[in-house]
Amino acid sequence: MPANLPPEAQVKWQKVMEAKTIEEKIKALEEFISAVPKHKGTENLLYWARRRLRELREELEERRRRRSGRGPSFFIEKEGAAQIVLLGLANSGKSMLLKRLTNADVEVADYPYTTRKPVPGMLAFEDIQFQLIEAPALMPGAADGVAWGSRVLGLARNADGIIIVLDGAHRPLEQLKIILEELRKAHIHVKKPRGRVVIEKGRGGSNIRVVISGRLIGCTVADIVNLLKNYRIYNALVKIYGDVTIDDVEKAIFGNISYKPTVILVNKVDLPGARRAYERIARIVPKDIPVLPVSAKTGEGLDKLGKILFDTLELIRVYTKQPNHDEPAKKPLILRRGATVLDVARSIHSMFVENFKYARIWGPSAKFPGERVGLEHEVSDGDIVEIHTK
Ligand SMILES: Nc1nc2c(ncn2[C@@H]2O[C@H](COP(=O)(O)OP(=O)(O)OP(=O)(O)O)[C@@H](O)[C@H]2O)c(=O)[nH]1
Ligand SMILES: [Mg+2]
Repeated sequence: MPANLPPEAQVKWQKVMEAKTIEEKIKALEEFISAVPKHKGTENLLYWARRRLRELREELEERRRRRSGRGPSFFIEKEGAAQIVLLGLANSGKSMLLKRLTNADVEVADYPYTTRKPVPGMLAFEDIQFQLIEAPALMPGAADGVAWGSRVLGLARNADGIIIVLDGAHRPLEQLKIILEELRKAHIHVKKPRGRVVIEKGRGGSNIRVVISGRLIGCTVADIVNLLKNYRIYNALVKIYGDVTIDDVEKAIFGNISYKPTVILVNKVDLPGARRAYERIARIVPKDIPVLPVSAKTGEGLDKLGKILFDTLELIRVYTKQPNHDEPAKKPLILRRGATVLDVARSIHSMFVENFKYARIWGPSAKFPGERVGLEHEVSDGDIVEIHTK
């Protein structure tokens, strides 16, 4: 149920949206929370606001740590097509996997908690690369702040996807339960939501425009417009994919629905019993989470990982081409499935959006080579896009 905020809270919300620095955001959010009346209708809102506040405080703490040089920083700059965190209990083989899959120089050892700070490495897949990060081991209680637990979960929250690493020879199902429980407590979702909402502020052409590629459940476009106005958003493009409720739209306003596409690796399948354990786990886990039997020791199963990550993260590659050039750019733009020519134009430079005339498309999404399309045209993996400006 959307909250009908009193004017005082609406003004405070305006401040939250205008806040620039983390400190300002924290202060504005604290004031907003205390201005919101506590009742059934504001439950969701308060829940999301408090969660956002907690995340911001963690982020601030992390920054301070980085500046002061107190202990290792867990923050790693994103590189490549996507950042994916390897999560697992101690000794599950995260380091050995990272070493096998990437160029990373990391210590592998048969005692627990060998890796004490995040270690990155790049995994090549066709013409792109994924950044894999080994996180220090998770442990029960991580989400409640045991050891470095909340920082490891923060790393996962900041990433684009998760690889859960299980030691297949050592009760992997129990490991999986522990990891899923910690993720659940940290409000990180590994199961794909039924729908997705994208809110692009300032892109509604001085209105609220709702574009529906999926369907609205139990609400109308007018409800969405009202909700946004409640939050003082008057100009936005709202995109609806899949099945979406008004609650989903409200969560999207806060921009912090942390669904992380997830892949499970049952490692050490070269050891006795691990394959049987893999089969059991693969039967239980929901279909949208791929489960792979692998061995970091022999390399078995690892050649499939790049493609599986690409598909699970729902990425697409688009190659831009300048008018009058024969060849498109070698390096693709990385976008998400459902992206349009507008997203392509925006990833190059906002100038291409402002001065957009039309685009020409070659490849899977084109009806014929060189088809002329507008900003709303949905692109596909492998498309070549040429943008013409005024
Ligand atoms: N047989 C076998 N042993 C493996 C495999 N992967 C890792 N190991 C062994 O498992 C132990 C732990 O491996 P690491 O890669 O250090 O594990 P980790 O998950 O990084 O451990 P921490 O950093 O301490 O959390 C080492 O003795 C590895 O040799 C595998 O696929 N098969
Ligand atoms: Mg390690």
